[in-house]
Amino acid sequence: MGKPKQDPERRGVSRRKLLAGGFAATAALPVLHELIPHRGLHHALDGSEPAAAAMSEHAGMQMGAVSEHAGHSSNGLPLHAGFDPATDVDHEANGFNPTEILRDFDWGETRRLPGGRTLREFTIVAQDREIEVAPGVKYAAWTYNGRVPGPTLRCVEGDRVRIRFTNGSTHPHTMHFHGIHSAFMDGMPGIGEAKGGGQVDPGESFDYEFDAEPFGTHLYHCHVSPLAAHIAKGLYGGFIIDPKQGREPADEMVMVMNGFDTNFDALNEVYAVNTVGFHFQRHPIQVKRDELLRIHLINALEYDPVNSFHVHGNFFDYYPTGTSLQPSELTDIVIQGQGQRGMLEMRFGRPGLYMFHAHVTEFTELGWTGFFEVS
Ligand SMILES: [Cu+2]
Repeated sequence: MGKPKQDPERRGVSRRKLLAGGFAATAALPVLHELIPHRGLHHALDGSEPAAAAMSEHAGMQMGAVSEHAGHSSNGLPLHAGFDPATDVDHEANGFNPTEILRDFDWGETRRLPGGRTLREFTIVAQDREIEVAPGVKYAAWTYNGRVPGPTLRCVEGDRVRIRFTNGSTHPHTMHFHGIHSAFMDGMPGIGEAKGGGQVDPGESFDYEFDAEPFGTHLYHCHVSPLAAHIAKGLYGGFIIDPKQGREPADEMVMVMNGFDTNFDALNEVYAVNTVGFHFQRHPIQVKRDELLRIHLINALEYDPVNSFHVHGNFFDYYPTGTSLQPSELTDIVIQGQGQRGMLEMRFGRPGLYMFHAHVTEFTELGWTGFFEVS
């Protein structure tokens, strides 16, 4: 019956040991200490002093610095945010910045079809690319258009959508869209090869074409097997279909929750929103007081069955999958399984720093955390 259960404690140790050798000294441990009492932390690892000792040794001075707990860093953030704010990934080398990805929507090129409908065309190229997912932690990613997550494709309900996909990488890939379309356009290997679809081999191209429906917050991803690996390597992105009647104007952003298995053990070592661990702790998201904030939240995480989003000091209206104009719930936390997504709407009535993070604590410790800065 099923796979043998993994020992969660062993799992934690292995991941944290890797982190200790990687970026934990500058990032993960301070947050860990914020969330778990110090003694509890070490027991939480595996109950053994050697593990704790190993961590302290790797973390070096950071452990001492963190235990102070009080005060502020030079960029004004609370010190438990933790690390040298000057430590960052090389966004230029990455070719993308998680902050810019938030509000970067690709509306494609449009033209009118006979009868008045809009044809919206997008161009996507799969490319292999090394990216830095946390300071000093490199990852050999597979990307759509050189970035992880891929472009957030956006259209309006009823548009005719055409995505010109070229596989410029060294492995076969596809684009599988969540939405309503024919089997032939589904990006499934084995379906449609005779017409040039299905699996798209290196150097080949295919045009996906369908009507945009239903409106909502969706996603696309590669569907070549081994599926978990193709997705985990970075082949996913947001796909947003606006309702015909539109929505109330808002500061809109897309948050793709993801993770990276940097040592190929089918466990993630880094967790994030828009790829870079701790990015939004180093660079809080700037929002305006009383302005409507609309977040398209997408869970692209592999190897972990659930992810979550929690905001401090506020509540939000939640629209599951974004497919209704009425929210289902007013809450401060939402859980999403793999591939699940939804829309959040909220306003911050008071200025200040408001944390948001996965309420799966381990993910927070490994990068999935940040702040809204309300001005
Ligand atoms: Cu693929």
